[in-house]
Amino acid sequence: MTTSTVASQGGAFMDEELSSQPEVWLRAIAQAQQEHLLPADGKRVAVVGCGTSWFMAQSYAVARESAGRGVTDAFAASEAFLGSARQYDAVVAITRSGTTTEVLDILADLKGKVPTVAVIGDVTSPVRELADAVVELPYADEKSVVQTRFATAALVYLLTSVGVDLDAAVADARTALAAPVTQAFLDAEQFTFLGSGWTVGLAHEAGLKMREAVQAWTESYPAMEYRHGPIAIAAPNRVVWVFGEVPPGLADDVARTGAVLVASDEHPLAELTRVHRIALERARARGLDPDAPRNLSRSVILG
Ligand code: F1P
Repeated sequence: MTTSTVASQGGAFMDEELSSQPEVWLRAIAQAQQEHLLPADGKRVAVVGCGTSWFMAQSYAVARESAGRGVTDAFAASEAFLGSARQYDAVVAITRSGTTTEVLDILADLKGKVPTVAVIGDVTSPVRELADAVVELPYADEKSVVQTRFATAALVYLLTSVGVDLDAAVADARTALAAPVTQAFLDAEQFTFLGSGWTVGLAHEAGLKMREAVQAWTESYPAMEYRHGPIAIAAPNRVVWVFGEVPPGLADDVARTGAVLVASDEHPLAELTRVHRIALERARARGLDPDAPRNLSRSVILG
């Protein structure tokens, strides 16, 4: 029996939300081209978030600094080093809900000391009062606990703001989302996601997505770190998925393990939408509802 024979139809919100990504990205691109809310070029910037939003912060930080727009560091909001020694000129916070405790704590601490910008989905959230500027993406907000389009729309907005052209991402995502999920991906025992540069954050996000939606065992690393130990996990019926460039020799090294290597010329953001679809279908095949996953809530609000 394959896992798909016990399919259920949970995840209706996730389905609708992940499918809308190309259209939502076009809105985010247009908005980013009109607004100038983010720190100016040359400013030293820290970017913070939790969970998915932290991984988007990582991707934006690498892209901004790589584009020559200024020193940019990403932190999990709970582990952020934002003291005066680091001399940040501004802090950008990413949060769909606008209620995540660690993010709100940072914004409250910095109020009146360091300029802050929040990138948010829920425009009624308390974060609007705490941040000095707010990028509002209400059309990307979601009902599913498992984030897809808010995260990618926020990143699309942020990448556009540093001059990254995302036309190819939109076109490739349309193709990726129209493609059926192959049975091998539904049945695979384990996934490891790899990335380099700005796609390291995407790799971590892909791994988190499958943990959240599918309760699956996943791992994620910078691609060049993979052979420093994690490749011990590779085996037949396990997948090694590379976002962006495949480092020299890696394909041969993975082939020797019997694992399946996935790499493509598609835009890495489109590849992430493909993982979203696979996560949804794997969840359904296991009778899980990723709109309301086990042990998770839309936002972590600490007492
Ligand atoms: C951040 C987050 C999500 C995660 C979970 C708990 O939320 O960590 O990434 O999936 O639902 O909250 P937010 O600050 O972006 O609203």
